[in-house]
Amino acid sequence: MKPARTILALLVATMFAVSAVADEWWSSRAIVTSGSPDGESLPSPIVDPLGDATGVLGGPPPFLDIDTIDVTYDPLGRNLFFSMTFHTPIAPFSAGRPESLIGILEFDIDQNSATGQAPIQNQFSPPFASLRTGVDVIVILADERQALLEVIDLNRGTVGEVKAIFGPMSLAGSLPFEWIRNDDGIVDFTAAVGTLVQPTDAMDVVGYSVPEPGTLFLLVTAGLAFLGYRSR
Ligand SMILES: [Ca+2]
Ligand SMILES: [Ca+2]
Repeated sequence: MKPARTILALLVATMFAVSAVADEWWSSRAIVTSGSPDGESLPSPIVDPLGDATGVLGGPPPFLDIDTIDVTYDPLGRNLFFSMTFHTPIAPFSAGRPESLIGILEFDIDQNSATGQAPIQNQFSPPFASLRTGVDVIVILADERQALLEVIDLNRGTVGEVKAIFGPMSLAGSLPFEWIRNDDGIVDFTAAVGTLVQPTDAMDVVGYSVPEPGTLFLLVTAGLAFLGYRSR
């Protein structure tokens, strides 16, 4: 990992996990330990409420507010796609603006809460929901440069960089299955976002990826063609 990247990773980790302010905030509130047991998750896309964003550490706006998170997979091309939309403007972290995004998109690639780590958002629950899932691979939603988002396997370290596409209120990207331990693309996912000041919003539920429509069309077409061939 490059030094600057290490600093960024530490910055994110500090903001979300080990800041003294967060510890103080955390210890002052009851810890919610209940969550969704394995198997209780919703298919992508996940729609998050409007207006549920908040300044978790008491800092000022902007409060980045998640609208939707969509994770799909292409079993033929062996890619995992993600896209996020927001109710509020965002900017790349590298733009250095108040609405610059910092966050984490977390994947439980074996859909097993017994492997990996608890979601980052659980450290800020409440106000976020405490989710039961075992995170194995994360995408750091903060670009150090050129919209490149670091992908980290919690067992292996950095595995690659996603070239993200930023819009005024959205971002999207994709990563090869090789970066998620040659998984089948079926993953559980959660996300938490915020600014340099504080976390502001997170998913209320665990989502799971579904095949992307184009692939679904190809698979159905191929299936029908095969059935047509067999019926001759
Ligand atoms: Ca929201
Ligand atoms: Ca897991």
